[in-house]
Amino acid sequence: MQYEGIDNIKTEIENYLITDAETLEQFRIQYLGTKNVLKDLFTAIKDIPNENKKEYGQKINAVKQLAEEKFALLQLQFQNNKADKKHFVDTTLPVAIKNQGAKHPITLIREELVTIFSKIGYLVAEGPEIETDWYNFTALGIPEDHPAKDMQDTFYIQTNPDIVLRTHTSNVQIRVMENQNPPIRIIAPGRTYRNETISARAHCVFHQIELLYIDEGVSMADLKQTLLYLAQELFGTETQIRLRPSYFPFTEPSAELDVSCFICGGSGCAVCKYTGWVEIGGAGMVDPLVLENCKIDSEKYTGFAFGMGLERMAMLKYRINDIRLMSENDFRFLKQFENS
Ligand code: FA5
Repeated sequence: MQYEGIDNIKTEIENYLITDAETLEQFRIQYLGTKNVLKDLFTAIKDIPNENKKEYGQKINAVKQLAEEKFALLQLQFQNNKADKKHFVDTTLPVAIKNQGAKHPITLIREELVTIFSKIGYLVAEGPEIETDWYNFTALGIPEDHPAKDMQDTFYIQTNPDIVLRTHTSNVQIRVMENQNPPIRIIAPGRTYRNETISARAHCVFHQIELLYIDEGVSMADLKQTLLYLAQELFGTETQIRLRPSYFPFTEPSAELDVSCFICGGSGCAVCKYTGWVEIGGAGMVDPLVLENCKIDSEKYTGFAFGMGLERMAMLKYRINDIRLMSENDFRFLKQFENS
């Protein structure tokens, strides 16, 4: 009860509008004068149980100090502003926050994924968006003229065909493996670029997140368990996963990761196109040739990698039907994520 009284007086003091000498004097009398409103609260200390006395006393003292500070500051400002009383500005008033910003859905998804993986020991890694052919392609088992290059339409820098805008975050795998000895456990979120026609589902600028785990004895079972952990953390403990055989030049074997549809629970709906499953990324065991390209002994170490698109994930999670909304900065769209 008394605690509420203190909080109310604190809010009153913070919001007390002082515009001239008269209101400043009223403020002084009310909160610092001989019969000020805090006195009753000080008197009430005797009724407070012993174990709470200290906390209670500290609270009232803090409020008293707030009143003293506000008074001293305004007195000073008021003296300085005497010549211009009409334009006196009370700088102690709390700011009314209007149109406060909200986190972008891509940021929300990225933060969620980083939290999920930091709980099991993954560290965040980064790599450049302007990359050499070696890190984006060759070291990942995609040499010059390899048909796999057609899988990802690439933006090249006109004056130097060796430099590309990275087409995926897999370049970070190479940069980390070149510089770190196993065990390696990283998560690498970042922006990626592809020379693709923009549509409701595809963009030429989008985000991916890469996962890499290299150690002795890492197996496909570890990959599957990690992906199950990811799916259940993201969409709930009922979620199931399945791995479909696929092809990536840098993993062998490779797989696409599907999760049981978190909208219909697997019975079939428009989001999963009535299949009960939704695809969320690509994965596989790191190809031994990629390890050797990074001077990691492929006889001793094995590992897995996983990559997924953040826009597609945000579209699924927040039921966004057009990827373009995420880069248009329309305030009406962004506002919807204020409480996410
Ligand atoms: C890759 O980029 C691989 N590097 C992923 C990988 C990593 C596989 C590690 C194995 C091991 P893919 O081209 O399928 O794979 O792209 C991965 C995801 O990026 C897609 O599932 C999709 O979510 C997203 N993506 C790809 N192209 C676009 C695009 N144009 N617009 C938006 N998202 C896209």
